[in-house]
Amino acid sequence: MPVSLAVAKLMEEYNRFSSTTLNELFDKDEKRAEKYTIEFSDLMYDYSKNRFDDKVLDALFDLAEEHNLKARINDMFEGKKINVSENRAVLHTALRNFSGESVYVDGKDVMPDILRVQEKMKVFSDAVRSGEFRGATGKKLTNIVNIGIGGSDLGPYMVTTALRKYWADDIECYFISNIDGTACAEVLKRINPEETLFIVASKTFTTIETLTNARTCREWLVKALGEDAVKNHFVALSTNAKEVEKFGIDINNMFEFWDFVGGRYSLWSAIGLSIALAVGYDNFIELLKGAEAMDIHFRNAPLRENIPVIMALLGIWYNDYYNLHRYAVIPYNQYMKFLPSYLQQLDMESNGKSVRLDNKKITDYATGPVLFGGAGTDVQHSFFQLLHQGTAAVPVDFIIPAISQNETGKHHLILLANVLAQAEALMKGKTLEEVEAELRASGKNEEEIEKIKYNKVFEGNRPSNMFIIKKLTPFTLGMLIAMYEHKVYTQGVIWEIDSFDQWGVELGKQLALKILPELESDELKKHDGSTENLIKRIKQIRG
Ligand code: G6Q
Repeated sequence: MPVSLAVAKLMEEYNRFSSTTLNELFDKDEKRAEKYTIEFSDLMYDYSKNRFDDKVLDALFDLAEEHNLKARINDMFEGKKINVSENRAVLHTALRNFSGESVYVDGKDVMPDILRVQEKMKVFSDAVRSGEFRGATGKKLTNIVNIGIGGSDLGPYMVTTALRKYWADDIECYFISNIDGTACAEVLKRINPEETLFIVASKTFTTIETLTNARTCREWLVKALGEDAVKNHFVALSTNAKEVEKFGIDINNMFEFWDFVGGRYSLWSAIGLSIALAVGYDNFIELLKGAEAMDIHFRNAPLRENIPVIMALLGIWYNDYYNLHRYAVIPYNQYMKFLPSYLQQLDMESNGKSVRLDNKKITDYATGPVLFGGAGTDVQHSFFQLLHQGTAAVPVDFIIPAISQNETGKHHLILLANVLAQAEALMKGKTLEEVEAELRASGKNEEEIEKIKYNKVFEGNRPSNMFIIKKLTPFTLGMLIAMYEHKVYTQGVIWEIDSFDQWGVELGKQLALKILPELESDELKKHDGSTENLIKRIKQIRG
């Protein structure tokens, strides 16, 4: 976001507006909530509790226009190579394109291949779920173990957990990602090999964690059931047929996807096979249809009514003008407890960049914020203290279904009351006068009041978005995930970065490959003093 007319205008707006509080904005305009709420399908987005007025919004939309946002959105949907540093198209949207229209990359329509793999996923997931496809000893495959990491793990893990209510009764899903042997050991001790389907999910099929875990699981299975059982118990999800074959998985048992699907955008592809197995293919398609609905909205809605665009612009407003480089996402829903970890990768791996598309180093503005979160109400009892009384605000997204899938007694009403109360408390705060009056009313004397009163003040004016979905379904979940994907892309466009590469994960991998042989032998190469010392000490401790 280099200095430009819109940026200069936003600076002016910041100087004019930044001392205005949310309470003042609501006092001035009793229609504010209505005015800044968008209803779309089963989703309601209330962004009224954010620090802006119409003039700020105008300047933010000018910023979007200045970056040709509409055209850049079309570039993505049309298969242009917007992943510049890897020279790739970015077409996770094609995976959920049910319009019947073609999508081209390098002059080739990608839709026939996508539909072919979807059909293969349908046939296979139906066969496993019905028991038509069985294990080597004739048992039904009811333990689904996804072996993958990063984008090949977080999406399916988050979605299967979120859609737990839709799982077939006899199915259990497990996810092995960490190279820590504990991840494998703890799953393998719980499952029966005769009833287990291993899904090796790796776009490149070269990722050391995934291949090491897959080899361990393969050895375990072969030991129990023999080499011949592999074809009934192992499938691969990958773009790399050669490596899949080398590993010993029959190509007929491979579900492919393509370079235009980025790892953290891949749950909609074959990488979603564990989802289809857990919740059934029709529900997997519902998830994709929810995402498609959000795609259509993102592509066609005017910028001023466009949910991901508004979220993105407000995020930029906080990040680059208020200097709030942090952001929390709090689903008030137990099933969605892994959504923040999933979004953490989506947001931070996509926009945690400091080189622009034109290869210039970014020195004068901030890109992606730190994203964290957890499920409410649990996190109210952990980090909410900092949200309410820390030295600076943290913009928050609250997400809650209006209707629970488990309406038990008063649970859901209490949950709803809490999410509304937290957003209200963050915004309204509590003044010193209110605190003093409250303490007096409770019978405290002046000396006692003086001692405690400042600790009880809530500054307020802390912004939040509120997302209310009717109910958590595959469709609404698909909508929500796609909404965040598009928010991230919009911010990347404005920050002028490549949101689809991830070079920042490479250096650590290279160094680990150098250190590994040093841990295995007496060899010690040149490192910094600290690393050398740590290697020596670890070797001593391990004997
Ligand atoms: C995501 C990243 C990364 C990737 C993993 C796993 O966008 O590219 O998280 O998904 O490194 O890679 P493989 O699927 O190739 O094993």
